Amino acid sequence: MNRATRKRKMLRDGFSGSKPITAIGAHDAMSAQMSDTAGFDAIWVSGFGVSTMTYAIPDANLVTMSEALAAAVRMDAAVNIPVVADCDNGFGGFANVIRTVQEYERAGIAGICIEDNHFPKRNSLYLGDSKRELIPMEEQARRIKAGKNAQESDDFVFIARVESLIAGHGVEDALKRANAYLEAGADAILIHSKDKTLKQIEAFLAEWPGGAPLVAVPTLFPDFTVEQLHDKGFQMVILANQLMRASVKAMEETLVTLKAERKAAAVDGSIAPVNYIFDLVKTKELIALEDQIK
Ligand code: SPV
Ligand code: MG
Repeated sequence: MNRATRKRKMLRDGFSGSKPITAIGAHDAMSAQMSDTAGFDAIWVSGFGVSTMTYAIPDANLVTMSEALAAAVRMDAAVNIPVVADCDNGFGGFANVIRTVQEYERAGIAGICIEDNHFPKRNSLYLGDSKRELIPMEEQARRIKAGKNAQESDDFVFIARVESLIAGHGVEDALKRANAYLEAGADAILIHSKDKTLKQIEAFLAEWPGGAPLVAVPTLFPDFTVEQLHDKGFQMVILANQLMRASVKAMEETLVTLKAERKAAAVDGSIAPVNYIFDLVKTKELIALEDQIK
């Protein structure tokens, strides 16, 4: 079994398993590798994370498909667990969704997630934008169907993301869309929400007929554990941006100290030792290999 097939099988097995899949949002190869080492089940290639940490630009469809794919490929190379790539709205229209499926599948990524936000999208957590219209349901279903038809293998995973609750269209619209996307061939449904109380999600779950695994991103309902969300009906929980936010805070604190103290030793006690970094990328093993092959 090749690497891509093995990871896709792991992801599919996780979707039908008895335990939830916990995915960590990564923004680069090292954050992905560390998540794998820490024992998580999957990597979420966060569009928010890549926009912010690689390009320092807003998560608003400014990162192109090739840039996002390159980021996903770098992360995939660094891990043994499946990678699910956030593909925003498929980077454009109908034909862009098809090309996104083709390129990610050929690149060996385990699965992708495509949302029903119009191009150019806005990050779903951003509250300063009241204008949120979604791609009409029939059109999004048509795109999903075309994307699924474009797959070369059966095992590549397509997660359809429903933004109805984020856009204020309510539970009924979310259910209609989730069913339509499922009918169009989606392998799983990500139902996004920013409702802290989980009332809307619970109303959705009460009416959800099943038929595909559900995925949650609990950034704005952070008090629920993965197990609690699993008990409610989610099979995959994505902790999407905590590593990015941890990195930003650590870098900021380090910079403040360096600016004030003006010497390297001022931060030595609170940062990773250089040798630890060498270990993370297996420097010793590389040098041993160079010496070993005559
Ligand atoms: C991301 O991590 O880019 C996501 C999740 O899409 S969210 O930021 O909640 O939209
Ligand atoms: Mg995103």
